[in-house]
Amino acid sequence: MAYFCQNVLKIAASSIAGHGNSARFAAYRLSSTAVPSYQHIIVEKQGAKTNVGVITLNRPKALNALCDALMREVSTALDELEKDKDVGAVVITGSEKAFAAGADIKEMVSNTFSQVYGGNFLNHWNRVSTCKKPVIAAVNGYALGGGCELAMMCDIILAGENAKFGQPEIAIGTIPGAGGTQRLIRSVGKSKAMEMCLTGLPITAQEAEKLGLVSRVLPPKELVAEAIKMGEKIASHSKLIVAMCKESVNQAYETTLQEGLLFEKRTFHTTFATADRKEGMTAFAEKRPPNFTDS
Ligand code: DAK
Repeated sequence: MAYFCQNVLKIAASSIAGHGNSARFAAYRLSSTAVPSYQHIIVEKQGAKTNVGVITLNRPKALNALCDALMREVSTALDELEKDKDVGAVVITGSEKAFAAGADIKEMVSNTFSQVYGGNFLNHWNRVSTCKKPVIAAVNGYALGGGCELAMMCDIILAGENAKFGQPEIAIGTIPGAGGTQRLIRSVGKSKAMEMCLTGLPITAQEAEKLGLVSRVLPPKELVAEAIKMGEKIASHSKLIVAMCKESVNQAYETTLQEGLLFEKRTFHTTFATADRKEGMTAFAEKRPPNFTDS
């Protein structure tokens, strides 16, 4: 909470400019004196219980191209939201025109092999996929190259009807470098992943939904509000059990079926060591809502 408490917070209970969210979402926007302060992103806590962290990528003139400084800010924001005991889920979004048009090409143009290899170029991008709390990508407009990869690092992708997902790196003489060739194949299959990576051509939100890359397609203006609503639903459960569930689902990426099933079973057993499992089942039997304590 320190990063919110130390600062003067603007509490806007009415609609949030630019997001199209309904009045019931209170926005806690970091003031300009916030520590840490952000130049390329906006960080808010939203939802009726202000328990959903929202990171808005905010480099509109560059279609949210993911420069190094922006991705470092995303990492810092995730560190803070992960530490915040109130926050039960995080939404990452951009503008209606662009979620993100990729890594910043102008920043990369002069790099040499020894700089990128020797300097672990863009290594910190991985932070999104290591977040313990569920992360929802709310994608309107372009999600290209690193933008598509950033969305795929999230746990759930919701897309606006205008979204376009693509890996166009081949057209600028390189290949995806943050999971495009690996994560894409796992959600859309080899043939479509090859087609996207080798032609560089994007797919629409509707195709992405059909292929299983995104879980739902929504009108662009409703997208962020719906993502926050989903975040609120997730945040209403035990944060401890949610983290265990997320970890178990993610195991499916890493292991054989037998190993994954064993991991799931052991994690299920582990829930019986928590107060929240006891509370959840007791509340069901007593026909009352559960009061989770995240313990
Ligand atoms: N980088 C820098 N600037 C960009 C940009 C980008 N990726 N995308 C757009 N912009 C800038 C444009 O240069 C332009 O700036 P000004 O000329 O006004 O100064 C402004 O945004 C508006 O763009 P356009 O004028 O081009 O707008 P249009 O509507 O005509 O076209 C577009 C929109 C998205 C189709 C087009 O901008 C475009 O093709 N953009 C590039 C898309 C792309 O190739 N993306 C892939 C980049 S490579 C790694 C991690 C990540 C990566 C690699 C490694 N590691 C962890 C190792 C990722 C690599 C990439 O993403």
